[in-house]
Amino acid sequence: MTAPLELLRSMTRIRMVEEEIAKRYPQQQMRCPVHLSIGQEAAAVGLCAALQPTDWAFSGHRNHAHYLAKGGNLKAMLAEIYGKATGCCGGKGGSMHLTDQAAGFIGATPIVGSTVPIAVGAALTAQREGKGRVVVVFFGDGAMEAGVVHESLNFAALKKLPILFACENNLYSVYSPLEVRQPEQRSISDSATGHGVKTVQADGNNVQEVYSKACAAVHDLRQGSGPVFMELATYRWLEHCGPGYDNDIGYRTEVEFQKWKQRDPLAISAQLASAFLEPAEIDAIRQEIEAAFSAAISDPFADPASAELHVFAPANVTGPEPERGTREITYAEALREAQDISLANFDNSYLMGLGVPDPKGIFGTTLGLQEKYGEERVFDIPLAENAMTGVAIGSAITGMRPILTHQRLDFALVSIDQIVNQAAKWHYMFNGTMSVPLVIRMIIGRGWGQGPQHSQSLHAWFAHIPGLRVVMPSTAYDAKGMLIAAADDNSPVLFLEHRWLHNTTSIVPENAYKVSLSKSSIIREGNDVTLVGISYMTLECLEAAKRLGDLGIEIEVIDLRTVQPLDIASIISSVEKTRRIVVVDHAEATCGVSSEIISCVYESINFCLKSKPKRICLAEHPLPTSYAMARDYYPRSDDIVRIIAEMFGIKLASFKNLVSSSFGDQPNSDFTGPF
Ligand SMILES: Cc1ncc(C[n+]2csc(CCOP(=O)(O)OP(=O)(O)O)c2C)c(N)n1
Ligand SMILES: [Mg+2]
Repeated sequence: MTAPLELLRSMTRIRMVEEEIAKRYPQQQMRCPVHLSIGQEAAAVGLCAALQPTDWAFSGHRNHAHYLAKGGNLKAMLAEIYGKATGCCGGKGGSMHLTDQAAGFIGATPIVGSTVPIAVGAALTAQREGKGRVVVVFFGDGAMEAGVVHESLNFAALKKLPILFACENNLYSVYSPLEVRQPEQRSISDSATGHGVKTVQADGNNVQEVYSKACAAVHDLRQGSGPVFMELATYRWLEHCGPGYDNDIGYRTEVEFQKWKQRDPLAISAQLASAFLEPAEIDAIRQEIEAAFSAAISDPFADPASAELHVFAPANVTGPEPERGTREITYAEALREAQDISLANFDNSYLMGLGVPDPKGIFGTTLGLQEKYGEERVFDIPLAENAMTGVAIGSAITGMRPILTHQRLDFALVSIDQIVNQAAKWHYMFNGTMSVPLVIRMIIGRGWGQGPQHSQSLHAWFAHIPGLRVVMPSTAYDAKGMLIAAADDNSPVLFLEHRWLHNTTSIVPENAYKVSLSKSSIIREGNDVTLVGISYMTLECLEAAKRLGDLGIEIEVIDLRTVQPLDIASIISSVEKTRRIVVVDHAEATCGVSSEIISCVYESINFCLKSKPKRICLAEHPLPTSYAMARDYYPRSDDIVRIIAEMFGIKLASFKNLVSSSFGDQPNSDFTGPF
C-alpha cells in the first residue's frame, strides 16, 4: 500500500517540476512544445502508485506527470526538454517523447491515440510472458474520437489483454469542448463498454479514489480477467501547450476554471488524508528540482553529427549463400518455408494478418502454419489494420518478432500513421534504446480487375521515409532468403510481393539461408544497356533482354531487389560499362524509384551517356478495372524491346505480343481468376 503522504509527496513534486518549467519557459531555452499537467496530477500518481516498476506505461503529448509518477528520471527528462545529449532521448525526442525503460515508462508519442495500440501490443507481450506484468496507457478525451483507439479496445477485449486504458477526461481537446466533439447522450465510458471492456469511473482529482480503484483494476488485470478502462474526470489549469493561463481567450470561462481550481488534487489529498508535507520535505524536493535544472542547463548538446545515428537498428549479418541444389518450388512456397523457419528459429516470432490461417492461407503462403505452431503464434486479426500495426510495433519494442501480412498493399494504407510515424521512427526518436523488429508483408495486385484500389505499388512512398527498409524480391530463391533475413532484422522491413510472382518457380535450397536486404543482383550480363527491373518487371526485362540479344544488343539486367537501401553503387558500376540506363517499374514515373535511380546515376558519373536515360513505368492515372482499359496499362517486354531498339536506331513496329492471354490481365493461362 502506498501511504497517502507518499501520494501527496509525488503529486507535489510533479506540480513543482511543472511550475518550474512554466516559470523558466519564457527564457526560450526549452525550445520544444510542452503540455503541462498542472491540475491533473492525481490521475497519474494514483494510477502509477498501483503499479510495480516492472509494469509498463505509455503516454501521449501530455506525459510529464505520467513519466515522473512511474519513476522516470527527472534529470533525464529535463535534459531532454532542454535538448541535451544527457536527455532520455539524447535530444531527439523532446518533451513529447519521453522514455525511461528502467522505470517501466516505455514511451510517449504525440500523435493523438497513436500510442494506444502500441501499448496494447506491449500487453500482448506481457500476456505471452505470463509473469503477471500489466500495461497502462494514458490518453485524453480527444483520443476517444480516434478510430485506432476503438480498434485497440476491441482487440484488447478479444484477447483479454492485461492493459489498463486510462482516459484523462479534462473536457477539452485544445480549444474544443467535449460537446462539439462527442454526442451528449453517450459518455466516454459507454464507448469502452460497447467494446466489451470493463469500465470504471473515478474522480480524477482525488488521488485516494484513483489509487484504490486502480489497485482493484490492476489486481484483476494480473488475474487475467481482461482489460479495464478508467475514465478519470479532471481539468488542466494552464493553456493546452505552453506555460500560460488562457482562460481569457474565450474558449472556456474563468468561472469554470475557478470551480475546478477549488478542486485542486493536492488540496483534496491533503484534506482527505489530513496529511501535509513538512517544510523540510518541500525544501528537499525544491533542491532536487533546482539541481536537475542546473544540470540540464549546463549539460552539453549532442554532437550535431549524431543526428544521423539510429535511423536503422544494427543489421544482422547474412551468411554465405548455400549450395543451390536442384529443388524447384514456387515463390509462394518459398515464402511459406521462410516463415516456417522463422517461427521455428525464434520462439518470440509470430505471424498475423487477415486470412493468415484461412483455408487459402494468403495465396498458399501461410498454409499449415497455424496447425504447426498453434493459434497463439499464427492468427487471424480483426479488420483493423491501423491498430494491428500498432500492436505489432508494441510487441516488437517489448521483445517479440511479428510478421504482419496484408493481402493487398492498398489495405496497409489505413495504417500509414503506424508505419510512418511510429514503426519508422521509434528506434530513432528514442535514440536507439529500442528497436522494431517487424516485417510487414504487402502484396501488390495486378490483373483480373484489381482496379484502382487493389493494385498500387507504393514502394517509392515507403522508401521516402527514413527508418523503413523496403525490399521487393522477384525470384523464389530471393523471396525465401530475404524473408528469413527480414524476420531476423531489427528494423521494420516492408516486404513487397507482386501477386504475379507467387506462382513463378526457381531453385530453392531446403535449408535456412539469408539473402542481403541491401544488395541488387546482376541476373544477366551485357555491355550495351543497363536495364534495371523492379519486382515483377524484372521478368519482363529478362524476356526483353533475350529478344534484344537476337537483335545484337547485349543487355545487362539488374534485379533491384531492395529499394531502401538502394544499391546504387552496383547500378553505377554497370552504367560505367554500358553507358546506357533504362529502368522498368510497375509504378508511376513521377517522383518514383525509377526517377531516383536515374538522378543518383547522373549525380555520380562524370561521363556522358550514349543515349538519354529512360523510365518505363505506368501511365499517370489509376488502374481502371475493365480489362479493356487496363490492357495497355502495364509495360511489357514488347515495350522494353521497342524502346531500347530505338536507342540503337532500330525502328520496330509498335506491337504487343500477348504471349498467353489475349486479355493481358493474367500472367499465364494456368493462373486463372479470381486472384
Ligand atoms: C492525430 C492528431 N491530430 C491532431 C493533433 C494535434 N493535437 C495535439 S494534442 C490535441 C488535443 C488532444 O486532446 P486530448 O486527447 O483530450 O488530450 P489533452 O490535450 O486534453 O490532454 C490535438 C488535437 C495530434 N497531435 N494528433
Ligand atoms: Mg482533453
